[in-house]
Amino acid sequence: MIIKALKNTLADSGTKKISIGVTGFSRAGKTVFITSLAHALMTAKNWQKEKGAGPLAQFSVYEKGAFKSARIREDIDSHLPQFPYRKMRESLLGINTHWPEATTGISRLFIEIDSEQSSGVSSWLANNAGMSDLGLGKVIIELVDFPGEWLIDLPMLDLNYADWSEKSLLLARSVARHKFCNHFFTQLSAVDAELEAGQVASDLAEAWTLYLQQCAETGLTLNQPGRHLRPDAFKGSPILCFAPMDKGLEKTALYKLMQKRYEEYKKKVITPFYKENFAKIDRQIFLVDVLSTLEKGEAIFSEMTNALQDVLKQFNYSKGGVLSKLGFAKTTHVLFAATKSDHVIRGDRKNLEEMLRKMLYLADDLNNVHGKVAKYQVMSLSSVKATSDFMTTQAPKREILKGRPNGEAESALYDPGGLPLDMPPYWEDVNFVFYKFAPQAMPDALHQGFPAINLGKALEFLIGDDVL
Ligand SMILES: Nc1nc2c(ncn2[C@@H]2O[C@H](COP(=O)(O)OP(=O)(O)O)[C@@H](O)[C@H]2O)c(=O)[nH]1
Ligand SMILES: [Mg+2]
Repeated sequence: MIIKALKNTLADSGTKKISIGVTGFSRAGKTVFITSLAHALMTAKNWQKEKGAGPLAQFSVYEKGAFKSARIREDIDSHLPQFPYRKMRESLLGINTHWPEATTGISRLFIEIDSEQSSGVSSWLANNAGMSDLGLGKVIIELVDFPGEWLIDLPMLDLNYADWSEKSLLLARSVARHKFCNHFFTQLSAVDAELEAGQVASDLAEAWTLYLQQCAETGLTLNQPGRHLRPDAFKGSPILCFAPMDKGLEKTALYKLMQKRYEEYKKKVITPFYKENFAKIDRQIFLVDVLSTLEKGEAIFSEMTNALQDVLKQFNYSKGGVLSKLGFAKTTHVLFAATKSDHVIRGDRKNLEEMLRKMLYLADDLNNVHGKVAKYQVMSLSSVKATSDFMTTQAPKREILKGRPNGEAESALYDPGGLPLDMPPYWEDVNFVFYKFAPQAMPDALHQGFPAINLGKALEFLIGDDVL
C-alpha cells in the first residue's frame, strides 16, 4: 500500500494536472456529463480499434490510437467526498434505467489518462532510460460536481445586503414570480419590530425558502440564496436564517440581524465555495439547458439568460501566459455547451449551438469571456443520448425522434418541432416540445460507454492540447 502510494506520488510529480470546472445551473446536466465522460474514458480501450466510433469520437488522442488507459484515482484528496461514479453509472445501466438523483453536495473525481508518449523527449526517456513511470504522457483531470443551486449565489459577492434585498424584492414582484411570493410579503408587511428578532428572521427565511422552492419547481433560475434550497452541511444553521427586507426597516434590530447574517453567508459560505472550486480552475465547461427553458417560455428563458450574465462576471478568465502560471486568472479554455441535444432532430443540433451562441451575445455582451480567454468554443452536447434518429417513410419525409418520455411504458416516434432561429425567439411562433426523454435500455453500455453526441469533441477542446 505504502509502496503503491509512493509510486503514485513519484509518477504524479511529472504529471500534468488539469482542473476542469463543470459549471451550470441546476438540472443543466453536470452530473450526467461527469458520469458519462468518466465511463467513456474507462471503457475507451474497448473501442480503440474502431476509429471514429464510440462516445469519445473526435477526441484526437483516442482517434489516433494513442490512448492507453484511464483509471480513477481514489487516492488523491481521499479525505474529500468522491464523486459516486459507480452509483451514478449503475442508474444508467441495466433494465430499469433512470437519470441520476439530483446532487445535494460537492464531490470530486480524479481520472488519470495515459497516452502513448508521442513527443520525442518523453518517448526517448521511456524507451531508453526506463523512465516510463515518471508520469510523462500522463494527465490527471479533476472534475468537480456540485448542486447548480449554489452557482447562482456567486453574484451576491458583489452586492451588499441593502442592494441584494432591493434586487430580490423587485424580482419577487415580477410577472413570473409574484404568485409564489404572497405568503412572504404578507409576513414581511406584518413584521413586529418588538418581537424577538431571531424568531422573526427564521420565520421570514422559511417563507422565503418556500417561495424559492416554488420558483425552482417551475424552472426559474435566479433563486438566491442557493443554500436555502440545498443547504447540505449548513442545514439548520442560523447563518441561513435571513431573507431580503425593505430599506425602510433598516433601523430595526431585525434588519441588522439579517444584514449580519447575509454578510456572514457571503464570507463563510459563498467565498470558500468559490475559492475552492472556481478560483483556480484551468478549463471550464459551462453547461446550459437551452432546450427545457425554451419550452417553458419567455419569462423562464430570459431569467436564465440574465442569470448567466450575472454569473459569468464572477470568473477569472485569462489568455494564459505569466499571470495564469502564477495562479492568478487561471481559466484559459471556456466551452459553452447546450445540453440534451438528443431532444432535437439531427438537423437542428447546429441550430441549437447557434441559439446558445446568440444567447451568449446577450449574456456576455461586453465580451468579458469571449475577449479574454485563450480558447473559446460553443457546441451542442448530449452526454447520454436517450433518443434515436429516424426518417419518416411517407412524403414529405422528415426527421423525427424515437424515444420514451419519462412516465411512458414504451418508446414511440416523436416530432419535437423545430427550433427558432431568432434570438430572442418570436415567442408566438415557438412550437418546440421538450419531451423529457428517459434513458433507453443500453445493454452494451457497461463495456462500451453511453451513446453520446459531441462528448469526445468536448473533451478534445478541454484537454486535447495536453495529452498529445
Ligand atoms: N436526454 C438527455 N437528458 C439529459 C442529458 N443530460 C441530462 N439530462 C436530463 O437532465 C436532468 C438533469 O441532469 P443532471 O446531470 O442531474 O443535472 P445537474 O443538476 O446539472 O447535475 C437529468 O435528470 C436528465 O433528465 C442528456 O445528455 N440527454
Ligand atoms: Mg447534479
